[in-house]
Amino acid sequence: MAANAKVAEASLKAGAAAKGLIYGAASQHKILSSNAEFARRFLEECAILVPENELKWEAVRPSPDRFDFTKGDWLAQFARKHGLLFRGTPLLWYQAIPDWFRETVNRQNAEQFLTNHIETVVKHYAGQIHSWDVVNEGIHLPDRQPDGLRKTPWLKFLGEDYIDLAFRVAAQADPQAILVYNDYDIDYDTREQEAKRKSVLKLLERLKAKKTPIHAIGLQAHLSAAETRFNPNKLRKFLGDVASMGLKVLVTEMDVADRGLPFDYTIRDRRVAQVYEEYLSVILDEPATIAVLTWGLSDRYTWLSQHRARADNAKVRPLPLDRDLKPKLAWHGIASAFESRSST
Ligand code: 9MR
Repeated sequence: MAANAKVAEASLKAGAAAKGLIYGAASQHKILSSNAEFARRFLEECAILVPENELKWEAVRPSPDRFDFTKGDWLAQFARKHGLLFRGTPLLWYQAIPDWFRETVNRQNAEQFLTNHIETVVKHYAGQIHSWDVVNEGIHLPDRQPDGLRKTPWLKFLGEDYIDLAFRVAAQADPQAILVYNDYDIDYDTREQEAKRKSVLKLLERLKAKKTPIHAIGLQAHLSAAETRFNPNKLRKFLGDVASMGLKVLVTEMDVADRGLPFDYTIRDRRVAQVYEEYLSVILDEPATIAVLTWGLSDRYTWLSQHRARADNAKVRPLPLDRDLKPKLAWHGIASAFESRSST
């Protein structure tokens, strides 16, 4: 007991490792290469590095016939040098697509573009990647497509089989990487999210029936501290259904937006920490869960500053460390969820 508590106090990565889990975070080339203090804290807390943007099409495909891995390689080397695992995300996503894509990719060449992209990128990092998000955000019910699939260029040009194809090409290019289907808004007990969970499960079932080489589901877990419609049993059931298909579970992009909470940051921090702990306790109850990743480490660097800015203009506080890289209650909420996981 006391020994465990000590481990959890040391760092999030140690607390996670004590329960057979991996903890890490997303960051960026421009941050890790320019802020040495942040890089040092990153290495203290994290066992895996997730490139926040550097492996997206927009970053690696300056033109249809050129790949640019400069920043991705810098991050991969940073990870290697410091003994961190390294993640890949995303191979196919409807966002962060370069401008040339729209006028270049069509029904005739779509399969060639998809195959060539995945082969090139996955082979480039083969052997260095813990897990790849192969298809990101492939379900979007408001698009009203069959099976709830998102209307993406790939769906339009290749039909639903683009998903199976993407996983097969990735598996061939790096047989060691864990291949993940990643999505958001599958956390809460709302009608929309319940329907999305159903669609995701059906997609996973179809893929398993086709023997698609898929190994895990990624729950992005962009949560909101003001949202109270959380039902542990529904989430547990969903995770159990996923696990019963032989799939692992990763939390891939967790953060807890504090928009809608009071200005007083002690109140905000308490609620954000509570959400981390409540949510992760449910996720970690599932033996198939292997990793917890936050979308950033410090409140200094988070997409939520722009995308979930607060009406009172107070700085957002969604991550485990504050802007001065000190652990907040959220850090302790995560550590305590790790600590309460029953050892498997
Ligand atoms: O945090 C990322 C931000 O810096 C980028 O501008 C944005 C567009 O590429 O993507 C953000 O990360 C997204 C992730 O790649 C996929 N899930 C949602 C994340 C937040 O938008």
